[in-house]
Parts: sequence; C-alpha cells; structure tokens
Amino acid sequence: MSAPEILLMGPYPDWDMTELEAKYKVHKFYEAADKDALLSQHGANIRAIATRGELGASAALMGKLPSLEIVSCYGVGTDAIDLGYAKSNGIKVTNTPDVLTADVADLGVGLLLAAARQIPQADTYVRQGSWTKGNMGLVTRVCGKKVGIVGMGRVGVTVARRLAAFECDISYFDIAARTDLPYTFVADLTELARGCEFLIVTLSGGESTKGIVNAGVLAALGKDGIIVNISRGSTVDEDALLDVLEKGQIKAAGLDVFATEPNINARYLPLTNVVLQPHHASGTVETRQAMGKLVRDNLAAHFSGAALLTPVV
Ligand code: 8YV
Repeated sequence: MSAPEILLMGPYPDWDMTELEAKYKVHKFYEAADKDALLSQHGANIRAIATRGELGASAALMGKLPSLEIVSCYGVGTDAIDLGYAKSNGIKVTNTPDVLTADVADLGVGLLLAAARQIPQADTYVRQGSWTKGNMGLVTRVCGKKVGIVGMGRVGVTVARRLAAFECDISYFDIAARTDLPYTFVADLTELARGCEFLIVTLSGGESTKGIVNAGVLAALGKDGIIVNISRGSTVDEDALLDVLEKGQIKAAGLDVFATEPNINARYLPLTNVVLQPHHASGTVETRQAMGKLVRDNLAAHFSGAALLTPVV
C-alpha cells in the first residue's frame, strides 16, 4: 500500500521530519509558493493534516481535502482548528496535552520573574557599562505576593504549584471552582485582578475567552500590577494592554503570545516595561521531542486502526 499523504502546515524539527517522511508522503504547505496549486494537485489524496497550535486548520482548508480523516496538532491549543467542521465531517482531531505543561508553566514563572525583577533590563544595564556609573533602580519582589491565575487548567494548576513554592497567595478565575485545589476561587475576573498583584493568564484560546482580559480588568490590576500571558494573544484586549503599558498604568508585562504572530504590534517594541518571547513556552528540546512523538503516535494509531492517544474530536 502506498504511504498515506499528509499536509504539513508549518515546519517541524528535523527529528520529526525524518520520522514523518519515512512513513508518509509529506506535502509542505508552508513552503508551497502556490498553495492553491498544491491543493488542486494533491488535495484529493491528502488523508491527514499535521499542524501547529498557532496555525490550526480552517474549515475552508479542510473543505478542500475530500479524503481528510485526521488533523494532528503539535500543540495543546486547538482554538485555531475548526472543531465544529471537523466533528460534523467525521474528521478526527488530536493534540499534545500534558507533555508541555511543565515547560509552559516554567516560562510563565520565568516571565513573571523577568518582568518583576527586570532581568532583561538589568542584563542590558551591565552590558552597556551603566553599572560603572551608578546603581540600577530597585525592582519588584515576587515571593509572598498575591497572584491571580486566569484559567485553572493543567497549566494554571502547574503555575500555581510553582508559585506556591514562592510563598505566593494564589487565587484563580475559571468557569467553576475546583474543589480539588487549595487555592481561592474568584468568580469575577475584575475582582480577581483587583485583589492581586500579579495576573497570570493560562486560559485556552477561542471565542469564549476572546478579549476576556479587557480594559476593566487591567485597570483593576492597577499601576503596580504585572500581567503574564502564556495562553493565546486573543485572550487579552491587546490595544487596552498597550495603552496601560504606554501610560504606566500597570507596572509590567511578560508576554509569550500576541494577537498577531509573528508580526507583533510595533507599539510593543519601544516599551521597556514588557518582556517579549516568540511564542516559545513549549520550546524546549525535551518538550518538543515529546510533542512531535505524540503527533506521530496519533497519526500511526489512526492509520493502523488503533485508538487515538489524545483525541479532541
Ligand atoms: C505551539 C501552543 O503549538 O500548545 C500550544 O497550544 O501554542 C504551542 O505549544 C508550539 O509553538 C508549536 O507550534
């Protein structure tokens, strides 16, 4: 039997490419100069999409692939995949939960420390020789502070555990309280922001969370507040965030995700009170190897008729 054909939406590391190309006929969508031509030439034979969290798979694309059976996502967030279309057309969807949780939480804590302790600014201060001319200004303590976690899923819980070890007082917002956790549930996001010094956004993306961290929430966080976003750019009203950062109406931000990636809003670039990351929370060798393996294992399970390891739809 000939190798199943798959459409690869964005680049994967070499270790994944070697494995994928050994088992499948891989069409690299991101490299195709003429994407319509690729789809008209190969679309009828493509049985799987291998995508990435931020790239997803739209209904329009899936609609051009009549033999499509499965979308395997290299990422936990499936907000960029049209799950409704997949479901109603019998297309399976898998993602990569759990394997990335620890690293995403680590970067959340890292961004909080970087923003509060001004680690990038301090690095520049030393490199530019400013240290020899005076003392750097004082920064913000992290340990023992009140932290609000927005979204108490796998990542939220893991961030909470890490910051509890920093003796922080943890509260959280979600659609419902979790009785299995020792942290304080706050049903109103603005109230959560008002009561804490740091807000860590770990929500899933999608319509239900779009712009949920709005101007009111940021105002409630206040001028000494710090926000970290390791979820999706869509969860925060970015214009409102840029406004408060520019006006010094919050202290700082640590951001791994943006409304428009990778071409982020140019207003971020001159700001010295924000630490920027290139959507890299899961970007360690260890996690990316595990994510790639899970994508491949889900595809292999599907094509061998076995149960999917991490089905979403
Ligand atoms: C990306 C992510 O998928 O897990 C997610 O939802 O957004 C990330 O892990 C990763 O950058 C690979 O594209």
